[in-house]
Amino acid sequence: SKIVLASGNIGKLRELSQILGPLGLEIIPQTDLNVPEAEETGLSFVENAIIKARNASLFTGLPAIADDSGIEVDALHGAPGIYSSRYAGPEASDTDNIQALLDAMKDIPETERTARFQCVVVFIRHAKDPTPLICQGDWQGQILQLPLGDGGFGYDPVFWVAETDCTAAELSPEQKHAISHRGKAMRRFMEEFKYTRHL
Ligand code: ITT
Repeated sequence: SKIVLASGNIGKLRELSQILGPLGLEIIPQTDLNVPEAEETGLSFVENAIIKARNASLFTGLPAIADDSGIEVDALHGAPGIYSSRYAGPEASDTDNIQALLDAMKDIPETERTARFQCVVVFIRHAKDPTPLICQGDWQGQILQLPLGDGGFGYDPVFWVAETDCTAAELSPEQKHAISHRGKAMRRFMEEFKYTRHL
């Protein structure tokens, strides 16, 4: 059965499709169905994920999966958080956002650069689904002073992972999925999805 993947972020779409592969569903990126981008007016990852899933489902008539995610920096009291994709402005590139983050943290010492990625995944069967399936995952790390590595997307080049002794951008996709916020949220999702009604 078909499910629309409610994201316009290429890095995210690639990771979500890889992780969802084993479920054997027909996953269609919303960009292939000309779904207009939803306005993310929520104040939480959960609200924004629901807004995006509902928008894609309303437009296509298909069940939808959305991912709302971001990075929380302790020294910045949780910023950029839900604003991670637009930290340097509405049309900001990943490079612009990384630069804005490094600028905001230029006086923060190494021991106080703790951060975590957050990911919320939402599945709805239709636009008026009263029981969305909602799963969450996080990933602890530290913000480096300079970018390292060219894998992944977003803030990966400045996200230092102690357990692997490298940045998220230096991990293979498989290594990243095994420990990332998105990997955790998606594994929880796939476990719950088995027991849920799909239509
Ligand atoms: P969609 O809403 O279309 O899915 P988006 O990029 O606007 O795309 P979000 O609002 O959820 O999505 O913003 C997520 C941002 O958080 C993303 O643009 C990255 O900057 C950052 N981010 C999320 N997951 C990440 C990851 O695994 N690695 C690096 N950065 C990540």
